[in-house]
Amino acid sequence: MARRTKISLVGAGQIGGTMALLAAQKQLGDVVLIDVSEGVPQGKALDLLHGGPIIPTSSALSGSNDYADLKDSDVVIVTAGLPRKPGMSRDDLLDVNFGIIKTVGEAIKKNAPNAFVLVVTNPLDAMVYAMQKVTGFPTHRVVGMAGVLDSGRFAALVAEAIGVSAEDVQALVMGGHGDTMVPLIRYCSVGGIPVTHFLSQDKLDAISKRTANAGGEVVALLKTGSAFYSPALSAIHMAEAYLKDKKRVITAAAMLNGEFGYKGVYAGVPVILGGNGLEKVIEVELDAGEKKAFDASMEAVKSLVAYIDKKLAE
Ligand code: TXD
Repeated sequence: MARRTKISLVGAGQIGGTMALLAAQKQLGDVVLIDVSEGVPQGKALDLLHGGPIIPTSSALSGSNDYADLKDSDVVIVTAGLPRKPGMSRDDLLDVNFGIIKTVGEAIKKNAPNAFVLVVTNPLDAMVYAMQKVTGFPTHRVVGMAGVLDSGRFAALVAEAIGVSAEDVQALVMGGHGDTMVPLIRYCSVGGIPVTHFLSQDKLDAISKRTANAGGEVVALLKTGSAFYSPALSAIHMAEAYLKDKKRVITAAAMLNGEFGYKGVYAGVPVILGGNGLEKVIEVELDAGEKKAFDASMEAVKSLVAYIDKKLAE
């Protein structure tokens, strides 16, 4: 008897609600929205259930305020936490969101010990590291969502600048999910053609800068929260790669074990994502400038990780 897939979304806010719709539209499995806010997961699940016949979908949708409803989840996507407000950095969320991730991680460990866990909560590199330490799950089953979003943002800005379809631009943004992220221009292709055929170095440098600040640009416009459509699309893209064993080549926050000269920290790197979770880190060749930028980004990540280690030891 085939078993239905279960996807739990811990955090039923802007991103969580959007992911629930996307998962139902793609029929990735049954969706459980879990949140501490009473009524919100239940209300969003009921609203989506009403849309079921119209999508159409066979996904069952439910909402809960009880972590026990994580039971036997195949995938858990965590957005629980506070988003940024204008003027806040991702690091400003560190303390409060660490506390939330610790609580959620303990609940996942207890109720869904075999789940593939995707962390979205910021500051991402620190939160996915904390999640892996709190759950104690093998590192291939605890992955952070940021690189798909950052690479997508870079590719979207390149497509707009050239005037071509966003479908035909592929990009690779490595490093921490912060201001020091590293868009690798050399690896950006437009329909298989190097992006430098279309855009000058100055234009590409400007796009790199705008990519690193893209989250802040949306926060400043929205004023009441951060980006949620493209983050939700990115997380569901990763969940689908896992659930369908698609072996997608994407950028994700992965625990490094010597790759690029780092061990024991999470960072955004090219990976193969399939049915066994994070199946491989692809150690692409970096030139001197790229390595310098990556190392600078890793300095920022390492300082966040050191903070988490201190908190975990308390
Ligand atoms: O690329 C990326 N990784 C980033 C991540 C892209 C965009 C947003 N990024 C971060 O995701 C953002 O800075 C936040 O830390 C998370 C979630 O963003 P979202 O926009 O969805 O925030 P909301 O709408 O405030 O939703 C968060 C929900 C909210 O409903 C809270 O009640 C809930 O999290 N919450 C909890 N749920 C379960 N358990 C606990 N403990 C809990 N605490 C808060």
